[in-house]
Amino acid sequence: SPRTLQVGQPRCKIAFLIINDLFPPFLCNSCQTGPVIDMPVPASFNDITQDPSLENYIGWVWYEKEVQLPLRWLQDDLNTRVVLRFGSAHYYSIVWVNGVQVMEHEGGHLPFEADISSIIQGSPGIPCRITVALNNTLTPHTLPPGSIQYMNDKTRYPKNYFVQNIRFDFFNYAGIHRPVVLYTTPSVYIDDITVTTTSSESVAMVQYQVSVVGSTLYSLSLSLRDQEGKVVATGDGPSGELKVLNPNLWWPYLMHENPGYRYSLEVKMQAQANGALLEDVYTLPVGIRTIHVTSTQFLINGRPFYFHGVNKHEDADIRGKGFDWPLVVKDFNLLRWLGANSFRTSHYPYAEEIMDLCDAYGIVVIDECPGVGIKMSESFGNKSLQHHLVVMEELIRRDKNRPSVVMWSVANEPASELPPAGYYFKTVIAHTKALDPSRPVTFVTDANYALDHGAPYVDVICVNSYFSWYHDPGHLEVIPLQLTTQFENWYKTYQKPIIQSEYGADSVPGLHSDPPLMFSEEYQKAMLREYHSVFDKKRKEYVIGELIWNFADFMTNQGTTRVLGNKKGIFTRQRQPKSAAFVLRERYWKIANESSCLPPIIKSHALFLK
Ligand code: BDP
Repeated sequence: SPRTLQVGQPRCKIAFLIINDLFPPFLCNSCQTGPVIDMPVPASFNDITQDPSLENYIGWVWYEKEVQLPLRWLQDDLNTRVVLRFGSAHYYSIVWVNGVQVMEHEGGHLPFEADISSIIQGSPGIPCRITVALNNTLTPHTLPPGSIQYMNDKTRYPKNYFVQNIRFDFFNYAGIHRPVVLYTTPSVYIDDITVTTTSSESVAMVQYQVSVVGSTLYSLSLSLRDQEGKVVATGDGPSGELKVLNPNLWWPYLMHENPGYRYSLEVKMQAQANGALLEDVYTLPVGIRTIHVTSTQFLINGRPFYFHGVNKHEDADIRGKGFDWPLVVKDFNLLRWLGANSFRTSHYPYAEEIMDLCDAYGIVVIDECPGVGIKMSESFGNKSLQHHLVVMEELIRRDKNRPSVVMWSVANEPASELPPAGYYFKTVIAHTKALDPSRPVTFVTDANYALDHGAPYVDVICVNSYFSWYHDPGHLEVIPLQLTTQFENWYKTYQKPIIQSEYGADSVPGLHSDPPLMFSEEYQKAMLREYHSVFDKKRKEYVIGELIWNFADFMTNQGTTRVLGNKKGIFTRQRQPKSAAFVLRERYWKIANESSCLPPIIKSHALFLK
């Protein structure tokens, strides 16, 4: 948009330095910088160079870039507010503008921003110098948690040698991962909008709340347009309700011939300030849909929804976790080719641009926070808990208006069998529901059903299992019994619907074996078929979804069970299908075809059927 200046696309300079004393942060006067190199933004820094020390680097890195701002941003200084915004940076960030610290942010995967008007407007003509210090060190209290282990045995390790231990299974990429932009607003501006929707067949209500910052003397007018541009409802004031007759509902992909229908809510603010009339206009896409969870079903717009989808990662060659449009669009084309109607943002919030496409295409999302690998007992203490609550606030503020987001996941595979997990998850889930009463909340468990202290608080049971892989490796024949028992135990304990939130097997593309042996493409396919036969029985009862682990192969820490990363993808890391992708594709389209309104859908998606 014209009020946004993209600063993240060209190259930034990155300087990295090694400091062994990791905390307190920022010892810039007392340490020497390392080499200064060009670094693309957005990107992870790890895989960009040939330098192994940067690939596995832990500690502070520095980015710096100068940009020239448009003169009119600097001249109209009383009424123009200039904001510097980061889509995300891993993990702990401090940002300076022209040498003045403007913000600090803890945690990756979520945006942060600061008003930098007073700094740059004081000195027009001087370029705006943006300096960022990033630290990717994880502690027991960060999300995800981690710990630094010093190796003190001088006969085995060099002086000050340390490693970062993590309890999650993806490479801990770091850097400025998402776009960095400068944008302006008037000094009185729309700070936030919250929209929720309810509907019956013939009439829908859109409840809104608008917060304005900078003055209490303002007026607000709202109009809701349909996709033809016709105004269907109007309103005014900071809160209220818009009534839409015969609404076009937001439907998931493959549930309707026109999935992802969004109205456009235009919010216009006018205020008098400093002798001028200020106007701020914000346009928000609004999908009208409802969600209900019963003891056996997940209902979208009153109709049973079955999650047939995937788990993903933000991960690719060279760029690591850096945002990349071609990759994102390719992934959505593959998802729709597959007939997937949903994914979980395992194991952290994905880029806003990805979420925009989910809204537009009708891909349903279980939106997961970075609560992955919460295993140490210290990570269930008050310090961690308070941070987890803040992260949920940031995530909900970012994604609350997205129709594609149908459930929050507050964690993946925590040590929920530990007694403090009870209070911890009770608190995180209650906080999440208080922030957003409109969506169900879950976390993903691999704990024993009888010992899980967090499960009593979730709305939907999400369970991961790897029968015939991590348990009874090579024994596909145990799957039917073990999976049936798993479902029955969880259901009899909680009478809540269940999603198989992960299941999978590694396969090395091109490795074949019949009878199927582990790591061959045939084994991955055979494992799928065993799981699917149980899903087909249980989805008639209370199983409401299946999400394969994983959409694509992805990079992990090195280890004896990982061959250049995790190979449980049904696509390779370069997004080429393995044999399992075709098995899943046949299944997902078959499940979609069983739902009532399919003939027109098939035609409208002929592109993906060939
Ligand atoms: C699950 C984790 C996931 C791993 C997967 C695996 O939730 O992050 O990548 O196992 O081992 O337990 O492949």
